[in-house]
Amino acid sequence: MSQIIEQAGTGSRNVMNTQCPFCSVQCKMQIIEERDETGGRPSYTVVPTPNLASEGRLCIKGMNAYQHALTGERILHPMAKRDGRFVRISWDEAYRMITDKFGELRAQYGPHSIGLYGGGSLTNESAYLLGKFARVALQTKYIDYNGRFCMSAAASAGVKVFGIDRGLTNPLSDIESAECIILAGTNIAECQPTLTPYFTRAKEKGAYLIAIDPRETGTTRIADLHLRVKPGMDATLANGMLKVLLEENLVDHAFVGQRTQGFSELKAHLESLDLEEIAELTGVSVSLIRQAALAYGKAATGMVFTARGVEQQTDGHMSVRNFLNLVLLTGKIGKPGCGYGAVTGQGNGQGGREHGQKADQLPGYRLIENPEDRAYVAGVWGIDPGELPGKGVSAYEMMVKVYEREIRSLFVMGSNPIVSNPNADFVEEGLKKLDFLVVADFLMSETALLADLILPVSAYLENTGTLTNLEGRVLLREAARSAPGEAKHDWQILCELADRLGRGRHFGFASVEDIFEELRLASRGGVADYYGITYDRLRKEEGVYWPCPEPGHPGASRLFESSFPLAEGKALLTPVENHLPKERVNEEYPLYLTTGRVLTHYLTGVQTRRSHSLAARDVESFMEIHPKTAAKYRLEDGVLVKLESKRGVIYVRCRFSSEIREDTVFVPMHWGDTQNVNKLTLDELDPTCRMPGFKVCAVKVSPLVTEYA
Ligand SMILES: Nc1nc2c(c(=O)[nH]1)N[C@H]1C(S)=C(S)[C@@H](COP(=O)(O)OP(=O)(O)OC[C@H]3O[C@@H](n4cnc5c(=O)[nH]c(N)nc54)[C@H](O)[C@@H]3O)O[C@H]1N2
Ligand SMILES: Nc1nc2c(c(=O)[nH]1)N[C@H]1C(S)=C(S)[C@@H](COP(=O)(O)OP(=O)(O)OC[C@H]3O[C@@H](n4cnc5c(=O)[nH]c(N)nc54)[C@H](O)[C@@H]3O)O[C@H]1N2
Ligand code: SF4
Ligand SMILES: [Mo]
Repeated sequence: MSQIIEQAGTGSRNVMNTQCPFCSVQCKMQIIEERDETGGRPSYTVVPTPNLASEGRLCIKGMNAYQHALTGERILHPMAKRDGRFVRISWDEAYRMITDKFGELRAQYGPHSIGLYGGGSLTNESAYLLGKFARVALQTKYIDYNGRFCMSAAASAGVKVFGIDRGLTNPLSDIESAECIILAGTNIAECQPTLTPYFTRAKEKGAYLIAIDPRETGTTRIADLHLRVKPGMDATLANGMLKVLLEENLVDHAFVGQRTQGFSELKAHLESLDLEEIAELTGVSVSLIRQAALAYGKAATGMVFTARGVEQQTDGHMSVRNFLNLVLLTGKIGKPGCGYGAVTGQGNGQGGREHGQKADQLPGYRLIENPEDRAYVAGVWGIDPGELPGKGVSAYEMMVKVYEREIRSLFVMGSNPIVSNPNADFVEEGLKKLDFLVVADFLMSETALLADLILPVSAYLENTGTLTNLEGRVLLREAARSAPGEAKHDWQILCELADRLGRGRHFGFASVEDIFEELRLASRGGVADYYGITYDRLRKEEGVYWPCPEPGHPGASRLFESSFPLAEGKALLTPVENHLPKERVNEEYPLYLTTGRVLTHYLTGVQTRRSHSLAARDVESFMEIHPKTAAKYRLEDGVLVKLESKRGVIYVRCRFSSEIREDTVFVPMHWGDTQNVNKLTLDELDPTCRMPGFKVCAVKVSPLVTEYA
């Protein structure tokens, strides 16, 4: 909690101990607010706090994260839209609007006419409660969250291949002892910047770093080898590397025999593939594929990391599985310096996907379609298992149901779907058709602007709760100040609303810790078992890894040391086909567009665009393009260009990069409206995990203003 130290005659000093709200590293920090005796504007100093993940580092976003939380633009009271304008209303009126509207819709169209849409920034307690609220208070099957766009490919692959989805299979400290590191579609240097020293230290000890990315980034610049893959061709590239490992006899046969199944099918599949064809398809030469495979295969230890470049694809699930084939074939897992990491994105991207805000999930990574799981959780919740709805659909598929008016009301907590969903114009059209859109946020997002009702919530500085970082380490973040105006905590809103909906007896929590106590029970015996974790322990131990089944259990930092939680303890090898992107370039749309992030902004930019220090560094979006390609389309560096796909058009500034592939352009995702790159992206989904293919579509580009003929 914060410490206010009054200094006689010299104003006051308020020390706030907190955690950065942005990415999955969850760096700890202190924000010091100082006021002088004149009562003028306070000044702020941010001091990183030593901690196990960031080792006391902060990146530029953390250093400035106080700015958006303390901005004068915070939403301070509930607001309803009347005649196209937002007017201030009381909480009582807001709750009445919701119960009236939900009541009408349920009576007319049934419980599934209401959908809930959560996010990976919510604390474990709020995410858990949102899932419970959907199933117990509203009895709707339609709930999903923004993590569908983030971790679903890696999560589903981890479950299938290893039996567990936990971002990193090893503690971060293992990275330094890896002799070869593959960074596939992950830009750690700009997206988890405080982790970069783990990799540079590995390099100092002689590790060989391989980066796979169609463009140059802060991460490819620290790599020894950069494979500039064609967007969407990672599964095929991994096939090439696997084939080399097989041909060069770099397979760990003892490991494969004892700890995996499926080798003969994989071997037969790899033998049928042609390396020259793979080189042609991926845009990476046979000699570079060999160089990468040999470096990884011959190293005594090694780690593979994937992130959204590999995962946000229409074959994201299988692409990740092919990288896991690399890990398993060489036996590089379950030992110091050997493992895999799906680099989690959001602050609570890990915990947010464990406790029930997914369409098919119950707390503790249990499954809503599994009778035993239903019975167990219903028992904890004090309801009949028959009352629990079945599974719903994924985030984008909910947007389709919104468009088709099967879902008539959407309750959004912790996301800005209009900017973060693919095919954004379609999503916006759908949201405009809703009978009742409710958005709980602390800042005005593009989605909140469309809402019928906005509920003001507390920000990270004000809300106590647990978050699980990318290592699977559960951390307690305590409130450091009280919420401004009439803002309430997410979990508090859910409890109060449940009460108004007549389901209060299932939501009678006296504190947020009380919710965690129930979460412990609900997750007990599940895959993501939090039973052994308590607030007391978290205060004393600076975080505990899950699974942690008993209070005395130390928590599991390195997984799979002796077996995998699958049949016979064996992990699964699977043949993966060479897959082409769903949308190919053609005469009309001749360039590939890929999307992603820059260092200074976070996701849809609602928060970082409100920080003067961050916004000043990147005030608008841009399109990265190779100068040779730009010349073809008569584009100059720095001019505004029009970028079009079959689905929409945006206007961004042209930025030259001589290191991006010549057939590809890149646009970041942090801006809305006419710079919302998701107006261009396509809505094809991965068949297994329902991840959209955010990382490839076909576009054309032209100067905004054409020259005289
Ligand atoms: N600064 C910053 N940090 C963040 C975030 C942020 O918005 N800003 N968001 C957080 C969240 S939620 C997430 S999910 C993570 C995301 O972290 P990352 O996944 O590392 O970030 P991205 O920029 O989306 O994608 C990574 C890289 O994939 C490359 N790429 C594009 N297409 C392909 C492809 O087909 N194959 C391969 N191999 N690579 C490709 C891109 O050029 C990019 O450099 O970052 C977290 N941290
Ligand atoms: N083209 C393209 N699109 C992408 C991606 C990509 O790489 N390319 N990446 C995808 C990925 S990985 C992700 S994670 C999604 C993210 O997409 P979004 O979910 O839209 O992400 P945010 O911008 O974080 O939106 C979160 C909103 O919640 C609010 N918020 C923050 N904390 C809280 C809280 O504690 N409670 C409540 N109630 N509100 C809060 C913020 O103010 C903000 O308005 O975007 C996806 N979309
Ligand atoms: S954005 Fe991530 S790396 Fe940067 S300070 Fe915040 S938690 Fe740490
Ligand atoms: Mo994400």
